[in-house]
Amino acid sequence: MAFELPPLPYEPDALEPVIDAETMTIHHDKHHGGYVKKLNNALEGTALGDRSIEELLQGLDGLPEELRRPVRHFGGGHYNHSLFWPTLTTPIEGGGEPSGDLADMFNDAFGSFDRFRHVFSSEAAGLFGSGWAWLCLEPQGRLTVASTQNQDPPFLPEHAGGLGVGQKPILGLDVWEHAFYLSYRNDKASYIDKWWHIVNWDQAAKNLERARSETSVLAG
Ligand code: MN3
Repeated sequence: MAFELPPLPYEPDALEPVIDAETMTIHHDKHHGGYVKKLNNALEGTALGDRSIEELLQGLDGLPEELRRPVRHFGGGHYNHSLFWPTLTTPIEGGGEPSGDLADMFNDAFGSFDRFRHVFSSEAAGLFGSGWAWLCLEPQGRLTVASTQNQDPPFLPEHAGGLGVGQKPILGLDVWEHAFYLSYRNDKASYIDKWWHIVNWDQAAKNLERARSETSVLAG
């Protein structure tokens, strides 16, 4: 079974004016599509095709040497973007503040939702080069903010660029230039600022539930 590019869960223009339709189309079809294609090419002819994307990435150390780099880069890209698309929604539906468990957990871990937002935005803005900012559920059950370089997902082993295999991502923000450059040019801070208006907190709450109860945060 080869990996497949999941369709966008909305029309490419659904996130306007925060993210323009052309950016979404190129980002999804060409960038994410390219990662899936290259991942499948790398795995072709191996006996690894029945592993989930998380299993492949968490088991990076046990893979044949020549597969580690493509699985990390393209498999990481596939995982991160599969998580990313559903956490975005229209500016009418999205944004605001979460309620329920997430709200309580933000208060516990950061003092307040506003404080969390500040910490997350600073982490994303401070990332040098290409990468992702993350909200993760730690193995101890607390929320934490971190970032990774390139397409490293947060649950890669630490020595491989991740935060440790027990980390489960709830929310990720793509801060590669391809995610914002057409509309925002070099103004990464504005992209991050506007992104808060399209965060799908219902999806984040679902991801939290999955992170607590299942191995995979990705919908089946
Ligand atoms: Mn991207």
